Amino acid sequence: MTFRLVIGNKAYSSWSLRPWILLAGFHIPFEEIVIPLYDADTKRKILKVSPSGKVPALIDGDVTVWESLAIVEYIAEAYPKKAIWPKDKAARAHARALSTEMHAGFAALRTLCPTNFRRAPARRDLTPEAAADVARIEKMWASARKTFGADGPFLFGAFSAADAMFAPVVNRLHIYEIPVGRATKAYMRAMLDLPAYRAWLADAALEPWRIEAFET
Ligand SMILES: N[C@@H](CCC(=O)N[C@@H](CS)C(=O)NCC(=O)O)C(=O)O
Repeated sequence: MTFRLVIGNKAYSSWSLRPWILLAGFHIPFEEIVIPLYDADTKRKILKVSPSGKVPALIDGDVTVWESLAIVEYIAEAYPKKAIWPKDKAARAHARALSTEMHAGFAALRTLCPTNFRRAPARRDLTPEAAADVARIEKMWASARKTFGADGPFLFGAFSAADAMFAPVVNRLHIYEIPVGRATKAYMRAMLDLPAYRAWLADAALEPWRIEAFET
């Protein structure tokens, strides 16, 4: 049975991008269901499919999984032959640690630089807290690339779940023109050129919905 992935607007929903780009990046067939966010009946619609009242949610027959990281794990278990997490045990542990840190953290950067996949790049100055987030992100990316990334341009060489978790962060650094080092720029380039990433942006550009609060 084909997965069904319930997501929010592609223009604004960073959490939705994570499982979406994982499925698209690994060429796993799925049907997407978009629920426009922050409309009067958004909550009611989401609650029909996701008990947390948030997107994304993955539906696989009788199974519903919510929370982006849990969805990523479910996809990895459903496709054990694909290297959704790196095959090497140490690399896999490192990838999971990075992904969990992303899932739980970087609130200052997320608040200062809201997701908007249609935003034309323009510089935003960082608060000290957001600058600390960026410094940590650059450090964790550099460490993964140096230790495990020799076989390709992504964090663990080939595109993996860890990259899916950081795809919206790459977008933030890009559209808010955050100053970063050469190694970070090279990793960002790999993501910005990924066909699945570009497909998401193209879809976002065509969406009819506009939420003023996210159009700063
Ligand atoms: N921790 C959740 C976060 C999900 C989340 O915050 N989703 C937002 C969209 S990006 C949402 O559903 N917002 C709608 C709402 O809160 O009413 C995850 O990892 O999936």
